[in-house]
Amino acid sequence: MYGDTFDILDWNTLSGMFDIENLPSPPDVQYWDTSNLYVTGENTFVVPCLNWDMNCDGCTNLADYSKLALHWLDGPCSEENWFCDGSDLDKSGTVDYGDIEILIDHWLQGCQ
Ligand SMILES: [Ca+2]
Ligand SMILES: [Ca+2]
Repeated sequence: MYGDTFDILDWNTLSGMFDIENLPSPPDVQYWDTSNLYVTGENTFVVPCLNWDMNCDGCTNLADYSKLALHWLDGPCSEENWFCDGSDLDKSGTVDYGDIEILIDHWLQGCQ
């Protein structure tokens, strides 16, 4: 699940490395972050923050809608204001129906 970290190794003295790291392939854009495997012995399951997942929790739901509603009809949205704090999903310059459509198209995506 999103952000889960698995502590798979513990050691007193670390030497050597695995020849092969064989992890289950996650779907879509998700991936395993193995950068801490030889530091803390942990692998983390990562889901990149997609632009319609405005609070980056891996799920498109009411929390994201609330953020969009907070900025409803705000504009002009641009790179200078991070497209109205990420609420102008289609980068049209205004937080409007086009952004709601994107949110609806991805509604409950990633939610368990
Ligand atoms: Ca979210
Ligand atoms: Ca827009």
